[in-house]
Order: sequence, then structure tokens, then C-alpha cells
Amino acid sequence: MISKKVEKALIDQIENEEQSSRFYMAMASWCEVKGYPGAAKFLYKHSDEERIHMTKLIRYLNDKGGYAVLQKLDMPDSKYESLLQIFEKILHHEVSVTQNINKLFETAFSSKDYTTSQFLQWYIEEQIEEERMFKGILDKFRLAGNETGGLFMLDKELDSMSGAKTTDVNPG
Ligand code: OFO
Repeated sequence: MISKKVEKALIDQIENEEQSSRFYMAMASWCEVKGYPGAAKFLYKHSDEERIHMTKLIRYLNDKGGYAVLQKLDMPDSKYESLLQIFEKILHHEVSVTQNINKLFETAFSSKDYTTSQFLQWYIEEQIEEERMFKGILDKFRLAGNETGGLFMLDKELDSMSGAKTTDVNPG
């Protein structure tokens, strides 16, 4: 049976993942209306992935005898200066999610909940991968500069990256 402390920490992370999904959905919508179809497709897909991260946590917690109760969400931004600003915000966001995951791991481990600690390894690796991917995209932005041709190529590349990754929903 999962402790109340670990249950609460998992519920907080479920909220973070759901919030992330909404954050990417809002950005995808902006990209779609601003003429960046590749970035929109990439961000819609990423929003779906965050939802999968959330569902995986919900199913794990319920499977271990807890109860995953959903929380109220914040309203995401609807105005962005540029595509570059969006990806800067994303990297910043993912760095803070990594900190949340590390704190969650620390809570589980210090509570001697080794099963949850083991389950969270997947999230730790996922965050390493996400930070690496978004850093790589930002490097490409720097190379592309602010020229229309560079942004067009980058948008096309984001389109081709949209099919690159899938994750499953199994609780662990
Ligand atoms: Fe859930 O990985 Fe990004 O936030």
C-alpha cells in the first residue's frame, strides 16, 4: 500500500503532467494560426505525450492502492512573441519538470518506497531525453537565425520529428 506522502507527491506530478499537456496544446494552437504547421504538429504530438505521462502515473497510483484525484489547472499563455520564444519557454519548463521529478524520486526513496522509486526511473530517463531534444532544437534556431528561409526549414524539420517518438501507457 502506498503511503499518503508518496500518494500526494504523485498527485502533484499528475497535475504537472496535465498542466504540461495543456501548455503544449496552447503553443500548438498558436503555431497553427501563425503559419507554422510543422511546429504545430510537433507540439500537438508532444501535448499527447504529456497526457500519456499523466495517465501512466494515474494508473500506477491506482494500481498500488492509492487514488489519483485530478486537480484544477492554470490557464496557459495565449500570446507569444515568436517561435524561438516558444522553444525557449519549453526548455525552461522541461528543466523545472526535471526538478519536480527529482524531488518526487527523493520523496519516494526517502520513504523507502523502492517500488515507486523504480517506477520513476522511466520519468528520469524521459526528462534527460526531453531536455536533450529541446536543447538540440534551440541550437538549430541559433543556426537558422531570424530569416524566413531558416524558420521555414526548421518548421519542416519539426514536422518530420513529429512521428519520431511514442510512449506507452502501461502502469509500470
Ligand atoms: Fe512529462 O515530460 Fe515533458 O514535461
